[in-house]
Amino acid sequence: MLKEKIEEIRAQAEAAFKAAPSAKDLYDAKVQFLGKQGSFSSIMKEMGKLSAEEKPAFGKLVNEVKQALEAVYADRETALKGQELASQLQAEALDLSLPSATAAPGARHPVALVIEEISGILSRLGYSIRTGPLIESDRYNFEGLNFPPDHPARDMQDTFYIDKEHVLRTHTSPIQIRTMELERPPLRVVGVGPVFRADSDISHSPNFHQIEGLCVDRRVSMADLKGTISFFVREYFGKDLKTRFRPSFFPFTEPSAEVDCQCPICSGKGVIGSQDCRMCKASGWIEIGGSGLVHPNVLKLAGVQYPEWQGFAFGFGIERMAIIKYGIDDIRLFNENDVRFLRQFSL
Ligand code: 2NM
Repeated sequence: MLKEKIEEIRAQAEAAFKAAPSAKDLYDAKVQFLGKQGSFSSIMKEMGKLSAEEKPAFGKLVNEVKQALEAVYADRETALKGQELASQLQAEALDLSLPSATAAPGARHPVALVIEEISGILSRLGYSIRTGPLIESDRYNFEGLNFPPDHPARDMQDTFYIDKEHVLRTHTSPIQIRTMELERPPLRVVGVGPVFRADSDISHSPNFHQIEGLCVDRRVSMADLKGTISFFVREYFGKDLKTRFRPSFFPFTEPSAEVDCQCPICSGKGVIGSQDCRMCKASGWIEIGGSGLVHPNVLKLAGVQYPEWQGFAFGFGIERMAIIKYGIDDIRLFNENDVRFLRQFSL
């Protein structure tokens, strides 16, 4: 009678253990059947009813059944733990706690940075920043700028021709001519962008960038020009560098001047420690651009009333301004897109 009851509990416990869907359920089943208040303990209490002869055999049976159930329990526990680990690994196959692969950041090109910086300085002096077409007519690129018909810059050797009347602009001055044609003075405009010249050697690229300023007002003089450029040089290089003019010639300005400033690399000293400065070839001065008072022919051709209105203008090469400021020694670096080069100028 008691023996049958034990077999019944054994069957129930075995079924419950084998069917337990989780470690928690398995544990609850163990408590239910094998725990202190469990089915087995209740049976043991009934052992008292048995005779002295029956007791040893019954005790042996109880121990065997308990051991067998412990074994079923252990098997099931191992199987469930394995399953749980497998599903945990499956769920965590995508580990969101891992650090992300770092995206390599790019960097602004020094030409873009210099354009932004120079435009910023001239904006603060009241200049508005303009662009224009890269393909220009002879009228805007040469004729309107007082270039005589036989000027060497008009030669096929120096200028990229699209057809008889059109060229890739050789400077940004056509932007200024277009502005004077369309707008009434007083004017303060900056033309900026790529320009093209049939010129290619170790220090010249066929395409480079320029930035030019034009001021048209009732009375302008070389003093206004010098004041503007002196201010600009100190702002751009962030140093108290002197500026000087050397007489020069351009078809579109009269008088014309080359603009030099004290070398920002050696601060005008010509030497760095005991070494000659390589940027300014130990002279302490470096050429940064050209300038002048706008030629009366240029103003008149663009419809500006001279001498009521007068103008001064100046221009810089962007790559050259980057080379001088940052001490770059090879123009090929500008077009190599080597991020190690590019990363040196920003961030
Ligand atoms: C330079 C040097 C001197 C210049 C002149 C003009 C214009 F259109 F008003 F005539 N724009 N830019 C100029 C004058 C540019 O760059 C070396």
